[in-house]
Amino acid sequence: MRKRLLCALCVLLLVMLSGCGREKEEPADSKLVLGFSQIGSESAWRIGNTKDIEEQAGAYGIGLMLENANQKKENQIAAIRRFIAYKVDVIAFSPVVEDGWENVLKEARDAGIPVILVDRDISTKEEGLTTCLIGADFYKEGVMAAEYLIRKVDKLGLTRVNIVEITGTKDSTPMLQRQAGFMATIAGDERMNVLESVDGDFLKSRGEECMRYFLDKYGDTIDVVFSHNDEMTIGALPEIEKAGLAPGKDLIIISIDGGQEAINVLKEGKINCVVECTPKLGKALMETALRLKNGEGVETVIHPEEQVFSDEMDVSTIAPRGY
Ligand code: GYE
Repeated sequence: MRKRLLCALCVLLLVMLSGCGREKEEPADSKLVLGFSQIGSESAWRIGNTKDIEEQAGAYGIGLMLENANQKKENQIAAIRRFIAYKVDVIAFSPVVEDGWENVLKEARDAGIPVILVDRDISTKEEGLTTCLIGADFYKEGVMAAEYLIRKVDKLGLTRVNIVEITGTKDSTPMLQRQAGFMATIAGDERMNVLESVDGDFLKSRGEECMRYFLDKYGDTIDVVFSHNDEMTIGALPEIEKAGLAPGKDLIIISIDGGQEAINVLKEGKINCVVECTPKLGKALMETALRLKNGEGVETVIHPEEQVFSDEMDVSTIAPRGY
């Protein structure tokens, strides 16, 4: 009888121990907590990016603390400080501009929290304050936009074209790099004449204002509009039409992002070329965050593959974009 009782106790103990073992492998608090400071909601790209990050966090079982900074650097710095105070496992953020992050990133480093840059880059004196950049190769996007323009100008046999540029947020990585890639590619081509570049802040309303300004100043001498994102392009188009000009025909229109709205306008023939910039960075972000939590090494730069949509192709075959 005592033997049987002892046996039953042993079995009970084993069951309890194996239960404990499982608990040890997957304690309730093992869920990775990621603090992410998003720039704002200025474009379809940004909204698609936020949605993708939320969905991927859910798919990977990662606890996401998401804060929207409404385009303000101060709000992003405050959000990063809250993530540090909360002791999240990993911090990620999309810096609105490149400068001004050194202090807060040192605070994250002192707290032992790794930081991932999403979408945009930073410029700091001290190296190594962040672990990884997951975002598009904006320089290449500028190059692809200019290469399209060169092919188009060849095809139309034009000897000189006047270009206006509506740029993204001043001192942001996509603004700096898209401009640099575009300008470097047309440099030396004597047909290309840049009239002026104006800051459109990636906003539709600013795209409209910039285009009005350009049309008032240069009238119908403008041949090309190079706009750093779809929102500004979509804002600019009605202004061109109001001036009695046909976008896509009288003016060559080049945009970047490749959201559904711009692709629809490309299909209507009012935009000539859209360089893709994918907002779907969530999967790479979650995988990188998990690697960091596990103490594994990560790639320092992750660029997604991107393509060009233009009137050189059968635009009816473009699959739904999802943003
Ligand atoms: O092109 C624009 C957005 O940083 C790539 O920001 C991003 C840019 C994108 O607001 O639409």
